[in-house]
Amino acid sequence: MIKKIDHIGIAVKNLDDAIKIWEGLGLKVDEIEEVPREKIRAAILHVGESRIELLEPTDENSAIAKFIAKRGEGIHHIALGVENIEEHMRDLKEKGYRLIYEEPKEGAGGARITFVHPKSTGGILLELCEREE
Ligand code: CMX
Repeated sequence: MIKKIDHIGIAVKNLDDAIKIWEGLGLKVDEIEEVPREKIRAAILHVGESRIELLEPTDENSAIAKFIAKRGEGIHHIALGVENIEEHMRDLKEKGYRLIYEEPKEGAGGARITFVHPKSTGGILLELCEREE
């Protein structure tokens, strides 16, 4: 049911600066996308089967802006690629995990996503992500 680590989301203040760092590390930006509902601009860098997503806030009230204000830049979430997100959400809910979106929403790259609250996972914000490959 869980296929892979779909991506790691990294909170950055400035996308251009972060891209320079990551391209210097040897990765390549495949696309840049704005996701207005999440109030972010994302740079997607493919790494084998997974991706790094650099996430820059486009609004001071976004989750990413609040994260940076409180904890600084760095790893914001880990996303698990799942086959049937609704089934997985039902299963986690039954087991008592706290889901942030009760219904899947659209994330970067047209994926269907929800999040599991870090208070349920020992301090890691976890995303569930279903995408057509
Ligand atoms: N990882 C780990 N812990 C986190 C966290 C993160 N990314 N973000 C917040 N926390 C911690 C806070 O530090 C706080 O801990 P303490 O109580 O020990 O201080 C705790 O979680 C709860 O914080 P909160 O005040 O209840 O909630 P926040 O306003 O900080 O919001 C969260 C946290 C996870 C509910 C919110 O960020 C959220 O709804 N996230 C889902 C949406 C999202 O992250 N969108 C951006 C990415 C979109 C994308 O990639 O497409």
